[in-house]
Amino acid sequence: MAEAGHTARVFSGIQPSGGLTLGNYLGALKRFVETQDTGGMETIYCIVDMHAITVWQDPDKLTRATRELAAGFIASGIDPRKSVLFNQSQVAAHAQMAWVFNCVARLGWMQRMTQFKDKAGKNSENVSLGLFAYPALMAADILVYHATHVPVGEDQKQHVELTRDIAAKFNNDFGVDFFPLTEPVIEGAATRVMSLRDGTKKMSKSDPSDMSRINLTDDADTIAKKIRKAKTDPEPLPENLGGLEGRPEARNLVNIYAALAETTPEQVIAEHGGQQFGTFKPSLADLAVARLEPISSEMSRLMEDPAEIDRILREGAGRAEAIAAPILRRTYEIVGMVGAGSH
Ligand code: AQP
Repeated sequence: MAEAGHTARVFSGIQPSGGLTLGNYLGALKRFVETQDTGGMETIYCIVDMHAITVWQDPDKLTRATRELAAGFIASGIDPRKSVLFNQSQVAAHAQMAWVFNCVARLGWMQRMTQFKDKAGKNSENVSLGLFAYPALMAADILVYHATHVPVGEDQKQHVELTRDIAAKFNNDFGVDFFPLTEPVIEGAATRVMSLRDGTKKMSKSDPSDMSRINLTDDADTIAKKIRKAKTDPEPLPENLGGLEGRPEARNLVNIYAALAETTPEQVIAEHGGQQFGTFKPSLADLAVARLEPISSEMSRLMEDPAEIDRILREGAGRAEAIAAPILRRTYEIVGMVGAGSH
């Protein structure tokens, strides 16, 4: 069948639900750039504004955060000529495919999603229907491009697995081999960057404490202060990796160092094992500033010309639309919708 044998294609997205954090950078953006430059695959990167509105977003802030995220992508090394870069709401096929997947996904599957449980907390009667349906929209984002690989942080693994379940159920229900079973790509030393205030909690842009995260827009002094004040235990760094067991804050700082230095946690321990945090933290701060400062100043420069950012996103949306349209049309045809195809 012509539908089998999918060519390798990468899709991933980030929500414009606030400023970018070091977690987004190391877990996602930095790896998006590596995939673009070395993967030999078509790369599609999306600012998922429709996901962002599953929780309340002030409209002016959403507009700004979308442009700032686009600037963050470009400043980190995403080249809009090499990768397709756009914001989700400009390509209607995402929402159209999501409706089909809302009708494929089972309520029980969605109820098992840990991110929904975490975000809804005790308030689950009062959150938006969109927050519950979020993973079906994410499956649509991926599958409307027949993406085969999705680079993500550890926290998104369950959603990519759900995407595979939706693809498999669709293929099975309709007796086709149409949607690929997408692979999550979770690699590197920092697949889960933790909060600087609590080594058991993910670093997140929506954490109420700004001291818990490093923002890509933080200046050098702020980065150094946040690392200096990061929670740690009183012991020095261990002499081997096993010594990080049960020390989540120490492990987090070692992982961050390794990811920023493009080395391994083993290597960081080989070089810094036995050091007190009073010595290690300033080295980490210098490294973080050296890596992040060029990105943050390029972001500020790009933000001076929002019209150019909008033009880049519009052009990217046109290219995305051209890939998605035939896949959506064929999906409608498989489902039996009149007007979609030849019957
Ligand atoms: N702490 C993290 N460590 C590693 N990767 C991370 N990612 C997010 N936080 C970390 C990865 O960044 C990509 C985009 O995430 P997102 O913004 O779409 O949603 P999120 O995972 O919900 O990120 P936040 O920062 O926690 O946002 P809020 O606070 O709005 O919910 C994904 O690939 C994610 O894995």
